[in-house]
Amino acid sequence: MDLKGFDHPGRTAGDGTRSVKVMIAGGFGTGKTTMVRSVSDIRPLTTEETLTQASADVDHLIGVADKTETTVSLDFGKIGINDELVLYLFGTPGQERFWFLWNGLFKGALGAVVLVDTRRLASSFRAIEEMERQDVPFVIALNIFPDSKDHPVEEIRDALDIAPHIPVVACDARDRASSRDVLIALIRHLKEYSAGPGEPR
Ligand SMILES: Nc1nc2c(ncn2[C@@H]2O[C@H](COP(=O)(O)OP(=O)(O)O)[C@@H](O)[C@H]2O)c(=O)[nH]1
Ligand SMILES: [Mg+2]
Repeated sequence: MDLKGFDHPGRTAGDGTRSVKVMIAGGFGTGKTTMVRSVSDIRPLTTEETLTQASADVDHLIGVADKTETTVSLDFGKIGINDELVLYLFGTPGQERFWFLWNGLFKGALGAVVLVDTRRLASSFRAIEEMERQDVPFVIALNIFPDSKDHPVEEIRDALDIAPHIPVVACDARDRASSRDVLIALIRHLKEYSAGPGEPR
């Protein structure tokens, strides 16, 4: 696939390398930290803080039983896609209710991946809404867990009320190649979007 000539704004360095900020969003425990860690070329930065019992009460840990910590800071990673495009990945903080604390969290973001756990679709509703509200183009990545049911993609699209032009792809966030494919789907989507003003995003 030709990813060259990706003429979206972003930052261009002296050597012609373009840096693009990408958000990795999605509900609690959907695999954001896992994806940033698996795909990053550099050792990703993460600050994890152990969940307090008080927080556990409101985070509905049912369904994410083996998860003992949540990210309250940003995951940050970097991946070179080719010799002219570098993505800087910012995992959104684990709980959307904290997003307002992150002034400028979405500033300069050209696109986002919204991770979805198909066993808990509702956990990603707010992340999707937020991308629409922030007007950040996004793709949906269905992170497949061992006991995820094999739903047809179109069924999930309907359930999440995702417009037809928005890519919905399946992935394994633990797998570098799979996570990279999600980012490539996002770049293609951004490329299509940047093809003309007034296009749906
Ligand atoms: N089986 C499976 N487990 C995953 C996958 N992605 C994440 N996990 C596990 O699910 C839990 C939540 O992932 P995490 O990345 O911390 O979620 P976050 O809250 O979105 O950052 C962790 O225990 C991960 O090891 C996946 O693709 N497959
Ligand atoms: Mg996390």
